[in-house]
Amino acid sequence: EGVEQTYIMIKPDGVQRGLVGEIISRFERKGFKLTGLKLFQCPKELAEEHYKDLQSKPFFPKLIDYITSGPVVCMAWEGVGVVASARKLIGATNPLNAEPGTIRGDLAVQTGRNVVHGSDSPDNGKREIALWFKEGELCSWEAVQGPWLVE
Ligand code: DAT
Ligand code: MG
Repeated sequence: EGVEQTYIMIKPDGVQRGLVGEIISRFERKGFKLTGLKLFQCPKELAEEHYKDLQSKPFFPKLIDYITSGPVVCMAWEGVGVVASARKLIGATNPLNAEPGTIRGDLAVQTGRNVVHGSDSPDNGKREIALWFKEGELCSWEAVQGPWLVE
């Protein structure tokens, strides 16, 4: 497996419920590398672009209202197999179906308040990081733990 990038976002409910540290620490402890991080009030147009594949769904307007209802925490994470692994750490879309031990399984109860987003493919990881971060907001750095995580 190669090194990938994924876009992870703590949604407004996660921020309001004081879960920011808890959620960040799960990706950090797993061994992924944080390359971008900011608190951000998302404009409607950006939310619509981010979720454009869901435009025709009946829940789309509510989804946009939810994502823009307060600040989100935008993150870029890098690592070997990070895209699929982050989706596993996050758990199923409906928190009631998410396994215990996952973020949604442990911390949420409803699809419309599922506390966190994670990119679903390496291509979408790149697309979403480019959408949510400006040039200069991302850091490329060497983590000292590198050789202790990947041989
Ligand atoms: P995921 O966030 O697990 O990648 P998705 O990409 O299918 O799920 O949908 C994006 C978000 O849209 C999801 O986190 C919550 C909302 N959503 C999806 N399906 C929904 C539904 N049936 N009713 C209400 N909201 C839904
Ligand atoms: Mg998705």
